Amino acid sequence: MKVAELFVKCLEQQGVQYIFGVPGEENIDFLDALHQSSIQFIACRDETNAAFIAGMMGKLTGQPGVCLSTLGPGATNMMTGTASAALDRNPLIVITAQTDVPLQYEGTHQYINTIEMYRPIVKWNASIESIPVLPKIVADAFSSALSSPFGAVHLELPHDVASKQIQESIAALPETQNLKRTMTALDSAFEDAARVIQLAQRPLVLIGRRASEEPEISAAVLSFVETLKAPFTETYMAKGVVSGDHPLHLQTIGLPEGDYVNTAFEIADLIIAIGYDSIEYGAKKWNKAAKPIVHIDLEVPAKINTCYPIKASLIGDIAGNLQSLTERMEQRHEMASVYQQLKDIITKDLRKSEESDAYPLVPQRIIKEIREFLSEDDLLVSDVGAHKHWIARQYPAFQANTCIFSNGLASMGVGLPWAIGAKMAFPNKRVLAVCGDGSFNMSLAELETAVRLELPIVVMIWRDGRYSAIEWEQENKQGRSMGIQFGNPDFVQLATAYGVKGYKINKATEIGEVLPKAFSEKSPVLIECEVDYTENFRLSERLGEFKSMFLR
Ligand SMILES: Cc1ncc(C[n+]2csc(CCOP(=O)(O)OP(=O)(O)O)c2C)c(N)n1
Ligand SMILES: [Mg+2]
Repeated sequence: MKVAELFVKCLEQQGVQYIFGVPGEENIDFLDALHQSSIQFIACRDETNAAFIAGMMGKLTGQPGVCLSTLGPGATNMMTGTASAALDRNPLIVITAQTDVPLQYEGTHQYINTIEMYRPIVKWNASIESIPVLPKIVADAFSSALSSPFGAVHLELPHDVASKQIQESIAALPETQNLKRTMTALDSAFEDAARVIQLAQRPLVLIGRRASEEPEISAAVLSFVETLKAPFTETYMAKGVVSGDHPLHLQTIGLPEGDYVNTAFEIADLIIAIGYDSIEYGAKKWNKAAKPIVHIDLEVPAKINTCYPIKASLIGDIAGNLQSLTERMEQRHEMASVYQQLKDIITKDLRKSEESDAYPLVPQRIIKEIREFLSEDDLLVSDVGAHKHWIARQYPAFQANTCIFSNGLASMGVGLPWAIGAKMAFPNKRVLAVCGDGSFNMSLAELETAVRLELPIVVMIWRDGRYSAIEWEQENKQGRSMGIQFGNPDFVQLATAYGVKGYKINKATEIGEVLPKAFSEKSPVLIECEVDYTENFRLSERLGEFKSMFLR
């Protein structure tokens, strides 16, 4: 047996079903070993997209996704997707090939020290040179990717090691582990937290990304906010942990310039942060006034932050701790009136322009049409740009992880690969990716992968010929813009060239007609939708006026 075969057996034992990647001369033994394996290799068109796809499968299945590249250029290519898994907290195993061990010292063709290159972005990495520990290294890699926070682990398999013949007898595989999080906070911690909360008159709940990781947390947060009648807001990646149409819901938080919901933090006398992960939206942005915090999470925060002053904390199993805390709370009867006033303003603004028939289309109308079409548990995947902020703002999610964002790395180009990963994880759910025209162009080659896999995903491209999110920032901060315009192909023709259907939306009412047609196809579909981003500046204007009014 070759070492590469042993490696593949170890991956099978971890339950791996797919590996996404691009072949190279140095990983041919690994690929050859897949012939006898139950694992399916899926050739992608770019390594970073392979890592994006695998990362999304990792997120949605709870089992680390696996991606593969060759050495040198394949390994450098795969880094952005790996960084996304690291910062978007998706469990991922990254396997790169390497030149023969003795040649590494000579600086030969395509040799880059990938272990050093990947080290800052992965949780842990190792080059496989000692064969007897290989099974343990693979088992550790999976365990590490799934330890909190989820992230990427990198394994390097040099060419000469992969092709080495070994005795079957050393191929003893370690048992897989079944680790459960059950840590409960101390009684004294509950007493402290309960006392701090009971004294607060205007508590505000901030739901963070980590709360989306376990379904039990949703029910626990719901009963907590209902007992306290505390308004809540959530970060982009926590959308849907508690339904966006709940009467206590204010608005998703994270628009860089500060949206209406940021005012809630100025009103609050206590913030209860549940599963908050600073990677998304640093406390400096929402708590400049350093309001006291009750921290409820799996972890002690790794860094001290003066804008995150913890007055009480419950560390460990989030759902269990929240339930016990809720039992100690007195039932309150209504949300503080100042929050109700704010909620009314928010609701009015969110509904604004939803019915607009204008062409090009306003973001609010497009999103309203999408929400009306998709079911509660269908998946909307956002790419990165102004469209992402509009989706976060306007699209109510009713369940966790049904509206998916990259808000850690926030790399453009995730939309299409993530939609592929999401559809593979949930073949029975409808998956719609909304991409900016800039973002889509960064990963469009993967359309062929989706065609080859016969994945009926729908990709809606918001066309404006601009890197609009950056233009928005430039105009707001500098009063002019630079470097934001580009040309586009005809997306309907592009779809045709890939052998799939393409639609162009010519008026607002067509979205509702095109979506059902698009989702009745058996292969991917592109929808081109021209968008009017002057709405960005209108929103900024309204927010500016609101601030000076409400906080006077
Ligand atoms: C890989 C990468 N490069 C650059 C950026 C910076 N950036 C963030 S949003 C954005 C513009 C996105 O343009 P588009 O996809 O057309 O979306 P729009 O803002 O127009 O909706 C840019 C350049 C980024 N986040 N990721
Ligand atoms: Mg654009």
